[in-house]
Amino acid sequence: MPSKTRKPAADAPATLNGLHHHAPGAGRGAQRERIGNGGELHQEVEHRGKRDGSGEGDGVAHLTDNFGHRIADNQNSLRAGVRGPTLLEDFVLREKIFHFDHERIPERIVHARGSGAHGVFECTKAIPGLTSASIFQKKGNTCPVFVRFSTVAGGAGSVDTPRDVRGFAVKLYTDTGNWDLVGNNIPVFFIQDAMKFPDLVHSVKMEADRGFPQAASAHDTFWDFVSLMPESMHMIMWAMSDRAIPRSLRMIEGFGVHTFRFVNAKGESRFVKFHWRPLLGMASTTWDEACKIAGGDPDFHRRDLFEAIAAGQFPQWDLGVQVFDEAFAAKQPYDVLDATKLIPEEDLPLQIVGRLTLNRNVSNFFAETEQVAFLPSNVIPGIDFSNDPLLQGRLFSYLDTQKSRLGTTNFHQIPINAPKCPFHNFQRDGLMQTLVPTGRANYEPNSLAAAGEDGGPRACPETGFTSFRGDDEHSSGDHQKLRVRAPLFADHYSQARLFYRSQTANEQAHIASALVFELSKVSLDAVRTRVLSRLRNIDEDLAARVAKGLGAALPPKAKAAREPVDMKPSAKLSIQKNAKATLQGRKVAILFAEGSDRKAIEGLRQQIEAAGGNVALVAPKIGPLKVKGGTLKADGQLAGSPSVMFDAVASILMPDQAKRLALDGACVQWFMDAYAHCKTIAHCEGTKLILARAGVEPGEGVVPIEGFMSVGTARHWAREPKVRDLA
Ligand code: HDD
Repeated sequence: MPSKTRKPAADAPATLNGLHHHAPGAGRGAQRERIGNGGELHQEVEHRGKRDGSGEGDGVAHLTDNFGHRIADNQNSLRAGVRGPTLLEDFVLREKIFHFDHERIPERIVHARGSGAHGVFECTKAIPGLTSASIFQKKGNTCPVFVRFSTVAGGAGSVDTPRDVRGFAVKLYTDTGNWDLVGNNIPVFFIQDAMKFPDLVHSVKMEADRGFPQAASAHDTFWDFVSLMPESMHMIMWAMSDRAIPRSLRMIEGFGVHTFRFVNAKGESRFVKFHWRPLLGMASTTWDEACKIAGGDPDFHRRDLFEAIAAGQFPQWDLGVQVFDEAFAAKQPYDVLDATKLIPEEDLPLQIVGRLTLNRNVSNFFAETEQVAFLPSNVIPGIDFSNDPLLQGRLFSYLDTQKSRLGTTNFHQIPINAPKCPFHNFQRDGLMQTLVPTGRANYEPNSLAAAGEDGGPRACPETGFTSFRGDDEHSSGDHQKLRVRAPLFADHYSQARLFYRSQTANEQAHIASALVFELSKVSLDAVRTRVLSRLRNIDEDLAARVAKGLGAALPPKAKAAREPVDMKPSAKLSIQKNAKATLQGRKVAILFAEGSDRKAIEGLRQQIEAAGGNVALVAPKIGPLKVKGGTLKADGQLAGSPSVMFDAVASILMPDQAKRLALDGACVQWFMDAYAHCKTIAHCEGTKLILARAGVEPGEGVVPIEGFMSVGTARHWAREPKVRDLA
């Protein structure tokens, strides 16, 4: 049998931050490395034809599996003998097939067929008076972009030229985050409300029972639906026009469709509609041509775009904006929040503010065009949403869909989706996490920086995204969009005080002890002090007790955002004030040993069970043990059944057994714990010897065996000061 050798490549390609990826299909010896960790700039570095320096391979990288093991033979699977069966241990074969089996991800429910390209956006006219968006602050500002054009109805492998709307999705990687303008080549839409989107899409896709027609709106269900939805008639005009059979993706217009908002640095807002204007002008085919192209070259548009860019004929679009205010909107005979309406340019001309140039084809179709995830919710400071109900629904849908397509909430880490500006937050973990955030600051607020640790990022009220409050009649008063809490939410202490003061004295002592225990484990002095300063707002006595328990000085009282008020204590908030004197659901242990009185044991058991309690017989040995009146088997062995497992304990022992057990540490501990935990201890005469050794003093809850039923499983808190310092 050939032995497999796995020599580590002494000169393995450099890795940065441990992230190294052999990009599939990236050419001879291509490796791709991602730099970036927790928000640094993500870069891609290509190494084409990189030699590994070993003298082997003539400049061609060694073929390896996904874990870096060099592969000696990529033609033959490993088998037992020349004609024997293939071996399961062939990890090379297994990995290759395993990976291949899982190469596909769900295609987009709409816009599955698409073609993408990289490029650049340049601001050609600064409009700081209209928007604070950084990209529009200065003429000449640029940012990288990725654009994906698509048809809507067809599957990923459908033809390029059906009669259909064309998607025109632009991702602008600005220095203040990604801005995704996910539009179409038609300025209006079929429906007014996102509620109808699933119906619209179901109706236009292949009919559910028969699975056809593919990539076509010319069928029953689509026309049935739109015939019942008169709001779609405007869009139908566009869809039946030559706009839906374009000559080239380079020759289509693009529209943001919805009314968005521009917000300037002063917080003033105007409505805006976005338009992309192709520098090549618009051009269409005839229907007959489109049909014939579908046969002649199903990839007509994808090829056309790819070849033009490869040839340096970079397609370009101007970005135009129609900007208007509430007064203009109010005067129109249509609602600007209705996505089935456009604003004629004769009424409101475009201002050209930027230029888009597509200048680089994708290097890998799947990694980029397939995995790109557009989110209309990706807006940047200076751009905001309107109340268009279609847009509002989209804000949820696109984020949601990525989880199902890309499988993880970490889809933003895929290079094509990652912002090119730094990003830092406290999101952590999740499927396919590729970043390695350091430190323990994964929450906020935190004061870890004060302790010399990395405290992580903080919100930026000045420059962070701030939703426009709204200034029309629908967004005044309570309808304003605000990130605030109502004034009474600022009372943080009144009810904490109410709770504390509603407890019994020893419940209060428990709270104080718990705080002492927890805070004694806190190694950050400032944190302990801060908690003490807040406790003073709840109850001065509590704060003083905790400080004393910690041996710490009482710090000044923290300033309350709103002064607490004294509320009348509520007995309902105490466990002890509401405890039930019942045996129901409780468990009582009866300790016995050889020679114990079976009748007495059974008698007690019956009484407890009759009252709804459960009994466990505990003995030094499991047995069956000889007892007075027969034999008895224990449910649990003494050392393995500590008294903490029971609500109360009882013991029925012969004096000589008790004498022996008084020397047994487990038995002494059994009673010691029951006593310290304030449980009922019902005992026979003989047990007294053990009780004495366990430090159990006669008193509340320590009763002769006959008295058990009158005491039951109540806890005897009056005993607590004897077993614990409650000061
Ligand atoms: Fe959408 C994809 C454009 C309404 C739900 N949509 C998608 C794409 C474009 C549009 C261009 C492809 C993006 C890409 O290339 O990856 N969609 C529009 C326009 C709309 C519109 C211009 C109306 C003005 N869409 C719309 C609504 C909903 C969706 C009302 C749901 C409530 N759209 C989706 C989606 C898709 C999508 C299911 C499929 C894949 C994806 O998002 O990422 O979530």
